[in-house]
Amino acid sequence: MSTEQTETVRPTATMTGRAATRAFREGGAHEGTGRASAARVSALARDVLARIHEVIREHDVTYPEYQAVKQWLIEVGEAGEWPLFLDVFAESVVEQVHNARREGTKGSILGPYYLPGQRALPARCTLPMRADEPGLPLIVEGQVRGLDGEPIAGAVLDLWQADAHGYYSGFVPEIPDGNLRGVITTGADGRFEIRTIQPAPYEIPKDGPTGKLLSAAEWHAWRPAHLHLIVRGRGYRNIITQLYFEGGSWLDDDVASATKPELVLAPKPDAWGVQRVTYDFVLDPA
Ligand code: MBD
Ligand code: FE
Repeated sequence: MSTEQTETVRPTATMTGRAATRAFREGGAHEGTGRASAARVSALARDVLARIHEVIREHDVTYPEYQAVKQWLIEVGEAGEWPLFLDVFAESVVEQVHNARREGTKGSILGPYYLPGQRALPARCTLPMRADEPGLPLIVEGQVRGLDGEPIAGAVLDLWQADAHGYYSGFVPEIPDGNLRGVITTGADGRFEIRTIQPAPYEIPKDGPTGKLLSAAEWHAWRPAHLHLIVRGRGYRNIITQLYFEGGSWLDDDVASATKPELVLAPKPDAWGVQRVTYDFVLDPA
């Protein structure tokens, strides 16, 4: 490592990227990969290519630049970073289109770090964590309801988050599998009370091709601290969303453009000095 390096850069990109690519291939929150008609493929491919041609003309793209782009695209694939790159730079718009007509809780992007099949937990629970888990304790409580205010009995919250250093279990070797992940089932009243710790903002790994693009363009690599959730109820539309923290860094400058004002929590210390917040989820009918 060079001596002018002022901070330690953890070599995480390739490990994280490969694990994210594997997680995507094994399937997760969205139903498979769509099969489009020839007409749809033709229309989308034609328009994507036409826009690339436009950029080449507009910016007088040179052969060295064209070759550099080709090299970079090869590296993104080799590092397994397509899930990371696409979820950071494109998914927010797919989410907006997908959820345009939803009336209940706002959605946000799934991102590359969801893992299905995590530990089943009761409505009042503590997320699996290490004995010495760093971070400020946090309690999130609330209720899952339908649009008319009816409690959704047995609603399920699939929750995952980064730790207090911004790392996700299952994607870095130091964290035990299943850490800060869980599948919570509410009671008949749709209520839940989840103990966890406050996550840290997430920084895209600097040592991979996505990080290289960010530094070459002098863009920052940060997402604000967030909790990921998929909330499900029988007879209701699933919501994939994220919750953020008031006053947190990068809230107004998320590299993934995935924040929404309705999704910002403002935890306050309770009688025991523990940060506590109420957030109710409202599901649209299926
Ligand atoms: C994350 O933690 C995340 O949620 C997204 C969408 C992209 C990269 C890292
Ligand atoms: Fe995330």
